[in-house]
Parts: sequence; C-alpha cells; structure tokens
Amino acid sequence: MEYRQLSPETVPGFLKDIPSMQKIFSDLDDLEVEEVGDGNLNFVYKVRQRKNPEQTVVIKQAVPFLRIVGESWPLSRTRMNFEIQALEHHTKYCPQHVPQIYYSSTDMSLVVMQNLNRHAVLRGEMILGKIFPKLAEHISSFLANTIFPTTDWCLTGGKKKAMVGRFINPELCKITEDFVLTNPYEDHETNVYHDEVTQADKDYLQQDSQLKVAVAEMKYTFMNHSEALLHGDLHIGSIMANEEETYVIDPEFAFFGPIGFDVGAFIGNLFLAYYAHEIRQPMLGREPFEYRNWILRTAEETWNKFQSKFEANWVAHEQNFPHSYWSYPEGRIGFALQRQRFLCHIFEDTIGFAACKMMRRIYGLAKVADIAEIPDLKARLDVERNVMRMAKGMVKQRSAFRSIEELTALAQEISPLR
Ligand code: SR1
Ligand code: MG
Repeated sequence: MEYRQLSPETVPGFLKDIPSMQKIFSDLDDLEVEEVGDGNLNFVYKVRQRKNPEQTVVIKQAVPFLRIVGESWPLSRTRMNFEIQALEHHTKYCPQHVPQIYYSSTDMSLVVMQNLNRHAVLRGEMILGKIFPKLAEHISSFLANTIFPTTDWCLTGGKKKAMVGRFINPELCKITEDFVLTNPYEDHETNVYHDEVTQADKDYLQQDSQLKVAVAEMKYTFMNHSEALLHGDLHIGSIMANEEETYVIDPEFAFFGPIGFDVGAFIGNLFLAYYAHEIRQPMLGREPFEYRNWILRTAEETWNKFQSKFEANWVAHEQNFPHSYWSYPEGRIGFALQRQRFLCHIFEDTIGFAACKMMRRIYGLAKVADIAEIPDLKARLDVERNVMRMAKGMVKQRSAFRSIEELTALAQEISPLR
C-alpha cells in the first residue's frame, strides 16, 4: 500500500477497505471523523458511527514532518514502526495498561486502536485538579512489567542484542538529545523565552559549569546505556486515565536506554505539576494543600512500588531460571546485594533524568500546558524559578539522595506544602 496522509474526509474510505473494521462498525458508510491530535508530532482522528457512537476507533498517523514546527522540519515516518513494535511489546507484558490495537500498517505509518473515550489525557485532567487514586499503582506496574523482561537480567545476551537492533531509533533519540539534553542549556535558537525571563534566569541554567557537566553526563548515559526497552517519552501527556483505569499511549520514542529515563520522565512531570499547582489550585478557587500533597505522595508511591515490583520480577525470574552464578552458600545474600545496588543506580538516573525533563519544559521548544498556560507571566516565572531550583539540585546532587522521600522533601523546601 502506498503512503498517503489521511484527512477527516479520506478516513472513512480508508477504514472501509480494512476487513477487521467490519467487526467494529455495523455500518462503514456512516462514519463521523474528527482530528483531535494535540501532540507535537502526529495526527490523530476519532472515528464514530453516527447512529451507534459506541462503535468507535482512534487512528494515529505519522506524517513526514514534525507537526509542532511544520513541513519545514522533515521527520521520517519510520517512527510509527517503532511505535507499532513497542505497542506489541507493551501488550504482551502489560495489556491492562495499553489500548487495544485493531490494525497497524507500516506502509501507511498508522495504527487503528481502541478509542479511550471514557478516559482523558492525564495532563489535561491534572490541570483541572483531578485526583487519580490508582495512578502510582498502575504506572509502577507498567514500568516494572514492560522494562524488566528486556534487561540483561532477564534476556540472554544474543536475544537482547537482537532486540536492541530492532529498536535503534536514531531520529527520535536525536530529538531527545537536542531538545531535552542540549538546547535548553545553551542560548539556542529553538528555545522559547517569555517576556518576563531575565538574562539572569537564562544564565542560571546556561552558565553553571557544575550543572552543564551533570547534564552532559545524563546525555552520555542516555546515548550509551542500552539497559532496557523504554517507552521513551513517558510524560503525563502520554497517559490516558480515569479514576479506575490507566493507559499508556504514544511509544514512538521507544528505544533501548537507561531505565531511569522512563521512571524519571513520569516523576519529573509530577514535580512540574506540583509547582504549577501552587498557582493553579488558587486559580481553581481551592486551597493548594490537598492536591499538591496527592502529587507528592503519588511520586513517592510510584518510585517505591516500581522498585519493589521490578525486584519481585527479578526474584521470580531467578526462581524460574536459576543461575549457577548465585549457587554458593552465601549466594542469596550476593543476589540481594546485586538487586539493591542496581536499584540504587536506577534511582540516581531517575533523579537526573527527571531534572532534565523538568528543565527542558521551561526554556525548551516544547512546553507543558501546566506551566506555559498560566496567564500571569510573573506568577508563571515564579513557578519556573522553583522548577529550576529543584531540578538543578536534583541533577547535581543525584547520587546524594537516599530515598524518594528526600526528594519530595526538597520539593517542599522550595515550595512549602500548605
Ligand atoms: C520538538 S520536541 C517535541 C517533543 O514532543 C514529544 O512529546 C517529545 O517529548 C519531544 O521532545
Ligand atoms: Mg507523544
């Protein structure tokens, strides 16, 4: 099939030619289509049958350019091949947190999937101050269950390397290298500063040698440590949820990288929301304590549960496939020490990458609405300065934190919970 970019007008004709769509739609001649993509890269169509709107799918299609910039920024459509492969992996290991995929095509660079119409994008919902009681439980399961099976602790060397090869995703990794780990820390043409940002604010990020060294180390880790298959862009805009269920979407940035990159992306976005809600809760007419307290407890619970679930997966794997390496009288102690040291290493990376994910959203090209849509620029700047202070402390001191509670304590030191 030859690639063509779909439009709301051409979607019905396209779906009509896919045999499996007859199981979903009782009448393929009566479809209503709306383009709803709000991400930076792709187009997303919601399709419903007019008379039976519960018969519905979502189509996500990659176009050969970066949507946030436009056709002047070419970006190959192969990103959808990585998304399709990653969705298959996520479905295998954590189906309860992945939308159902009905059809995919690498030729057309698209997937047709479950319309999560009882769920909404988590970032939008959190901006409205909604609480998701099961979020930490679900995301920690998603992370531990999709990541552990692709580590060298689980796979044989040959299988791991073959899988690493299938997920070499240079174009989207380059986006992260540039927009997360380079450009915001220099006065780069792609950065976007609002009118209240001062030269001193820029220098605070761009002329601090210790910070620059720390970020360069994180970038090196990102580029060289192929520890496990990652989602690659696990911010709260890549999650759809309601109070009961949580789905992880959009894994087009999937690649083999450092485990802390995914965990840190999620936790860093929670800290962004924590600082934003110092302003947003009063904007919503509420006292900030309850919501911000929920955010910090969610960050703690996510890390603590991720750690114990990852370790439980590791122990279960060792029980099922015991290594002679640990079969000596004190082998259990050695194996426990190995797990503990590895989890400390993931924690250090988690803190470092969370910090980079926070800083890039302040001066980098791609912002987060939590902060960028605070209308009062002076109030927005106060939030941004808090984010910068926290993030700098995190990445520079990332090896000094002994627990996630020490990190949430730092968040509160900078912006007290009241
Ligand atoms: C140009 S930067 C675009 C960003 O959008 C995606 O969601 C990734 O976070 C990427 O860095
Ligand atoms: Mg995305």
